[in-house]
Amino acid sequence: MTGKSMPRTIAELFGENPPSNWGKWGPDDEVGSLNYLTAAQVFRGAASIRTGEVFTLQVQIGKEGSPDPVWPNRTSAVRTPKMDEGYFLRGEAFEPIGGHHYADDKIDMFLQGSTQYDALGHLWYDGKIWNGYDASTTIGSLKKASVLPIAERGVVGRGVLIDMARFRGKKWLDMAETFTHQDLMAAAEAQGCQIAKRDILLIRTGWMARFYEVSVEEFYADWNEPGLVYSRELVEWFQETEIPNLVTDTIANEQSQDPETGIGMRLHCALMRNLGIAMTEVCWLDDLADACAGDGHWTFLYAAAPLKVVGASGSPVNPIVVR
Ligand code: UVW
Repeated sequence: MTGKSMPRTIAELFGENPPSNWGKWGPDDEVGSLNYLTAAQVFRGAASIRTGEVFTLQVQIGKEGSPDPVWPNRTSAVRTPKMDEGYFLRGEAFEPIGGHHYADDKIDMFLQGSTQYDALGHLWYDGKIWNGYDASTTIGSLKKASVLPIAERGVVGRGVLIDMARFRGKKWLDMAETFTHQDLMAAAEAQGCQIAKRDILLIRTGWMARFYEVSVEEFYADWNEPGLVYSRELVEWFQETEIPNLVTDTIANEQSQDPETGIGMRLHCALMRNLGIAMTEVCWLDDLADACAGDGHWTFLYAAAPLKVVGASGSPVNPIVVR
């Protein structure tokens, strides 16, 4: 950045009048760009079904031999069996009339500790969350733009998968490797498809496969995920293309921080906080990508609904694709 002083904050980076959708859907809106997913988009998604194959995009919680893929300051889920045959064998369970036995589980987890939807109020800067609500509305629980309105609404539309790892001829992208909206369009062209207005945008980097293949130490060393990188033009493209939902196989959907300035979460601020674009993270996209590459059909029906957790900053989800 020669001749220009380096920005120190998100606000300085974004400059005057950053692209914004605040107020577009009224002063009480809590689902943002998901408003673009009208009935017409549901029919468009359904019209893109070709084979009837069904894919589920959630990673396993408690996968054998692996921790859960989480953001560095989060921890894996802990599932505790609270009832099973052992309780009956040890005489610790009340014997129900008729002789049936049963199993019960309890789970202690970060709500954003697996494949998940971020609430629009999950992340902010300058004291305001999505739609201009005050950041103090997040204290104790999100009174505005929690994950609940997304869960109540559900997310259904046409999805398009862009396989950046395959496009770049790699098993997975490198640490901190970036790509732009121009790269997405070039990859789409190479795949023989288009990113159309109001498409739910899925991007594969191969990063989730890397999580399961390398050691935990290697995965988290020099942490900076690959992903989309901030530019004003990229944000304008997202706004003009009316992308309702960004879905990736990384833990936080974007290059984690700018190696030069250290500023992190630029696209959470620009796309989620300012444009109201829903973010879905930690998805397993490899099987879907193989199927799409197999027959050259990269669009499908995408459907998802996070859990209805009142006031929550996010929630686990198992999105479904029908292609
Ligand atoms: C952070 O909040 C850091 O990430 P995520 O969007 O994955 O929850």
